[in-house]
Amino acid sequence: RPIGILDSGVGGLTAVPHLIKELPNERLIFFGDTARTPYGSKAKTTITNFTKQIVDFLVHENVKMLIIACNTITATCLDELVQCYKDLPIVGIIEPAAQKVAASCTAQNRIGIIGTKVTINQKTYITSILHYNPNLTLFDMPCPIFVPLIEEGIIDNEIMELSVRYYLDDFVKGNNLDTLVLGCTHYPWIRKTIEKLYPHLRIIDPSFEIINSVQSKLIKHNMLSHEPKFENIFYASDLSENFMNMITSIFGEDDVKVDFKSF
Ligand code: DGN
Repeated sequence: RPIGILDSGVGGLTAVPHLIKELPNERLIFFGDTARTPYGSKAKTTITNFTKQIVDFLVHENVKMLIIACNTITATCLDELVQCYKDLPIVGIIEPAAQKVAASCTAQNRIGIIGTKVTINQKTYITSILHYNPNLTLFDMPCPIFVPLIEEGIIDNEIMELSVRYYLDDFVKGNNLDTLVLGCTHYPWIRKTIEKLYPHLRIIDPSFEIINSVQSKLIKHNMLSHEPKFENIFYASDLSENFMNMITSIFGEDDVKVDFKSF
């Protein structure tokens, strides 16, 4: 059976190459809600309702496990999803990254967390990191314009560079940050721009950190797949030009199965 992985748009795609590399026998069914993105400034009930529609669809597709490759959804309704879908192991994206920060930083570090308005307002990263390591110094900052630009394919140019400067110049320099957590799965798409502008930062990308949690949950539930897998499927609620371009930028000319599902 496949693993379901979802995001409000093209963000969660950034986690897919790591999953394919580290868990090559697992088949993935990805869902990006490109028709209704961004979720990052929407109300909790809206985000929860949209997410449940997607999870119901993935359950119908017979997924054995769910990866919430979206910080906004994780921060808003992970607990409710776990309550609601009791038989489905669910991995949220925030906790594994929080553990990584807590274990790899010290009180000398100055750590920034960026994400959508909803993620930052929920304070899930701060609460979770301090739970594991109360001595750390943390700063956070919502960057709501990044996701709409990334969904438009505006990634590697001067508009994005200006937007990054707009949010991060004061945040990084003013707080003397040395570490930055990309608390939105869209942000790895602009990682190069961030690295170019602030080369001294150590960047933590939560989509790397979920792999271990996924693997241990599969082992715990005796669900690891040992046979060669069937093809992965990439669903979107709007097969936008940008979604297709991003699939191509990940997989090149490889044959990838893309499909449309609306609600
Ligand atoms: N990729 C999502 C996240 O990690 O929070 C957010 C995208 C959005 O809908 N704003």
